[in-house]
Amino acid sequence: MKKVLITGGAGFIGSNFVRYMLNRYPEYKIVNLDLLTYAGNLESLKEIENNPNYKFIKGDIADREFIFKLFEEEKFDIVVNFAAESHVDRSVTGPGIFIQTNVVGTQVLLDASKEFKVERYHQVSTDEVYGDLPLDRPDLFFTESTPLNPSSPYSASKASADFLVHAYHRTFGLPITISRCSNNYGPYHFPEKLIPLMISRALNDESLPVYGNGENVRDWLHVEDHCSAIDLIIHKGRVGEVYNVGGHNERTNLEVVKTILKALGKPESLISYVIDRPGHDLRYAIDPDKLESELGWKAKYNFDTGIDMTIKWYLDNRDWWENILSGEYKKYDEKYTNV
Ligand code: NAD
Ligand code: TDX
Repeated sequence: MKKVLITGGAGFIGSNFVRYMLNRYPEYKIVNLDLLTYAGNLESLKEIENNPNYKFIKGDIADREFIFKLFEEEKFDIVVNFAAESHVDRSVTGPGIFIQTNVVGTQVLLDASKEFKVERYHQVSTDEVYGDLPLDRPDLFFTESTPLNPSSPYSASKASADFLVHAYHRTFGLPITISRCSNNYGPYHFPEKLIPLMISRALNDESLPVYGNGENVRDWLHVEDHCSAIDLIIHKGRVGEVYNVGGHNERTNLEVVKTILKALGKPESLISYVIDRPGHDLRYAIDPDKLESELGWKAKYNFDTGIDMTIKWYLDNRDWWENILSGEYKKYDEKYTNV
């Protein structure tokens, strides 16, 4: 039996990870701590909210007093930190909250993990900490030893958090691991990010805003494959180590958008080229060799099957994303937290 704290468990990847862990480890206790910002949505966890091994707590990872009290009461064995401000575009218009949550929040969790001697602190990081790769060098990939060179306030805040996590290992001997994953997609992805935004807008016959010329490349991984990687790393990964997570599924943004339009039977005339994102990273591409060879991880889905499943999920779960677009989802959060 282990007690696992999952922060940010009402977000996209966190909610998938909560479900994954409850299914895979029926003897574990899972505590989901989430501030329920605009990105937090308890409707994503409706089907497991009454599971006796699951508990939701509303709170801020950067609230030191609250976090220390929580750690004292709950005595967590494992902490997995997903909680973050995660959208690059929002970090361009308002960087402050990214520093507060992603950097200060991580430091508070590290202090509490040290004080209450957790057996593993896992930081969910991102490939964006490495910066970007040129478009004309398909032979280049991010490895764990690629120097950190973040471009956006978002990725700079995630890189800062990674440095802190390393420092707490080196200085205080905190048993940490870090995973750096490429772009995720799948169920419960908030419709501000490329794939769910394009699916929801195409279904409503709205224009699809492609930044710049659409030639930027992202390396897509199904969220379930990210969950299985984190599971392996927290149970079998070597303390102090970083593991890159990715499945070699590089696509240009335009390819992704055209795939979605084709699957939905919508015309390419919906594509609208708009002004580029400032500092827009050109290409991300992960070398997952360490995770595969050391821990035996393998991605289950390739992009072609994963994107079809995902599009079907958005068609079958219109209520979920329409409630977000209308703002209705926040009423569900309020109802739940007031109980
Ligand atoms: P998300 O924005 O969907 O979810 C973030 C969650 O954190 C939300 O539920 C939000 O309410 C919560 N949160 C925000 N501030 C908080 C605070 N101060 N205290 C407690 N909870 C707070 O993000 P996501 O896409 O699920 O990403 C989760 C993590 O994975 C992030 O750390 C992100 O950097 C990392 N990551 C994401 C991707 C991706 O493609 N989405 C890829 C690699 C890594
Ligand atoms: O409307 C859009 N049009 C567009 O062309 C949006 C929202 C995005 N894009 C482009 C920008 C990127 O090249 O699509 C690509 C993907 O954009 P996002 O979905 O915003 O993801 P990205 O910036 O790549 O970051 C994501 O992956 C790494 C997550 O949001 C991060 O949290 C994660 O760390």
